[in-house]
Amino acid sequence: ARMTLKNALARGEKGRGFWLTFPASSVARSILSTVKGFNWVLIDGEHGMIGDRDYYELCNAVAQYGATPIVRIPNAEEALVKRALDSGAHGIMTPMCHTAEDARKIVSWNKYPPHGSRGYGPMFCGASFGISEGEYAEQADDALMVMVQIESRAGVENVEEIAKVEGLDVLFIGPYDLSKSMNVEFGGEEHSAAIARILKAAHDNGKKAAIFCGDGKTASKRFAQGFDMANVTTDIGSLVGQMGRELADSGGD
Ligand code: 3PY
Repeated sequence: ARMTLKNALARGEKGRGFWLTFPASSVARSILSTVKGFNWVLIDGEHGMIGDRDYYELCNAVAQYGATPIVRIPNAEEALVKRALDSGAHGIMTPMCHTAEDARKIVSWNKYPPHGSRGYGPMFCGASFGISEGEYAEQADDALMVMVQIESRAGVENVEEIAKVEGLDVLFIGPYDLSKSMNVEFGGEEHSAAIARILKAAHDNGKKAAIFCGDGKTASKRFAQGFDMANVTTDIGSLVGQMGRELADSGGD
């Protein structure tokens, strides 16, 4: 199966993506066909305006342009992982991973037996890879990416144990939730130290480290710091930001 992001990260290349929050494949297609160079897209079923009925169309649209579609599910539940994987997601991001036990469960939900507990029903999964149902079933456990978000005080305190969990590919930092959960200033000393600790734990254990970024300059700094993967913007953030700048340029306020 095609593994754009997984292969790129394995070669030491950076994962540059964007957050998709609109339930519209037209938006994903227009961005990916015009702005080349994104190798993944986060389809946000947690905070985006996206539900599980949208996953199939969005995953297939993203994959068609050679980017890896990752679905963020709303919560750490087995049924939600199953719905997203069965739509043809190439990876799942599960929010709020607090302990190694959480991480082991999440990995198990993402893998077929004997590696995990994923139920069998891959009728719609092969399409986004351009392969048959049977080929998908054989390749899925290796090809799919398992990502968990570290975004709580407990998650940071347990991160060295979480990072040891086999089958996990990426530790993905949610910096906003992290600052809220820790009750520390965003970008302040404790926040920065927690982020550095997660990055180190990931790399010490052969895992990739990723972080949410609101803009390209922030992403560039995170790549320089050693992060493997970051989104460089969100669709809604770019739209609102650019519209505000255009209004200002017109002389309005
Ligand atoms: C966070 O920063 O908390 C995120 O999960 C990004 O959406």
